[in-house]
Amino acid sequence: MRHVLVLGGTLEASALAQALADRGERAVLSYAGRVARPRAQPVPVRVGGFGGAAGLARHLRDHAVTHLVDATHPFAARMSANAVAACAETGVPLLALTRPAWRPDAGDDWTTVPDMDAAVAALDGPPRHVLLALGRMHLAEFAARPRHHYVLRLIDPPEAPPPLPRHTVVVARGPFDVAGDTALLRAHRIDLVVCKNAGGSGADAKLRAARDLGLPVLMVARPPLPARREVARVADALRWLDDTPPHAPAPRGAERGV
Ligand code: 3Y8
Ligand code: NAP
Repeated sequence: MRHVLVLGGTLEASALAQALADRGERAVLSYAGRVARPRAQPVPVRVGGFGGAAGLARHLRDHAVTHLVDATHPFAARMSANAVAACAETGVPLLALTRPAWRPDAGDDWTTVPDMDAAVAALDGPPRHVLLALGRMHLAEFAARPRHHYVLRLIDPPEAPPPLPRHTVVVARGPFDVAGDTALLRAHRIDLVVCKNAGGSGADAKLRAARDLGLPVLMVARPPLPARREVARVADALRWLDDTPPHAPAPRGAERGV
């Protein structure tokens, strides 16, 4: 009997969870516990870190997980690195369900920077109205650029006022649509969109709205991830499950082969 652990937090993870539930698979979806009310899932959910790669390896063994699907966000680099290490240690098969990076189309005005520090450095110009569509975890880094007026789109209201002297908080959870994002950009007179190259369809509306309005985008490129098997479609993940024998842990106390 398979027991699939899905590392979640993306639209693709939720779609995979639904497909696993539809097939009657034994599966658990895991959230980090970043937001107050993560999306309800059709499979059992666990919330919270595992305690590093070693904690994840222990979890895989203790719960007799036979397959691990890392369907986390492309910027969840530590989680993905831990998944590679824990599966290498335990022998549990690992698959990443991810999505291709966005690429600029005709009419796009993107400046791509390698990481968040470079994005902060790129904001050294005159005051602007910036949509900071990065979520909550990177706000402090932009305190180094206080002259801009930032529109901050957050999933939960911030516990403390963000460290930015001129800001407007918009509490909203994706996936977003073009009409809504176009209205947001217009209402706040945005003249620069700052975002991560997340890929997928849950956050690309702001890019299409920026293109329609002729606005520039400062695009943060993805962090490097360790090599692992990757697919971009739920159907390919299901095929991998069917083609990959479940990990059979050595019986406890079994002598190591020589
Ligand atoms: C906790 C749990 C689903 C999944 C939906 C996707 C789409 C909507 C768009 C903008 C960009 C951003 C942010 C974003 C999107 C999807 C997906 C995606 C971007 C939830 C969710 C969790 C999180 C964590 C949260 C981060 C933040 C990032 C907001 C759920 C809703 C900016 C990433 O307040 C915080 O601490 C938020 C933290 C990590 C990035 C950051 O650095 O702050 N996502 N987002 C997961 C957990 O606890 O394990 O599903 O309800 C999931 C989704 N967020 O099935 O509906 O698939 O990417 N999430 C980015 O892409 O740039 C918003 O505003 O335009
Ligand atoms: P991260 O920096 O790579 O991970 C930091 C630590 O958070 C991990 O080492 C792990 O703790 C814990 N963690 C992360 N994802 C987890 C999961 N799915 N289940 C259990 N523990 C998890 O991750 P992040 O960027 O903070 O992302 C956290 C969550 O938000 C992920 O589910 C991700 O898919 C989702 N998300 C992130 C973004 C983003 O922009 N980063 C966007 C959309 C959704 P331990 O070391 O203790 O195990």
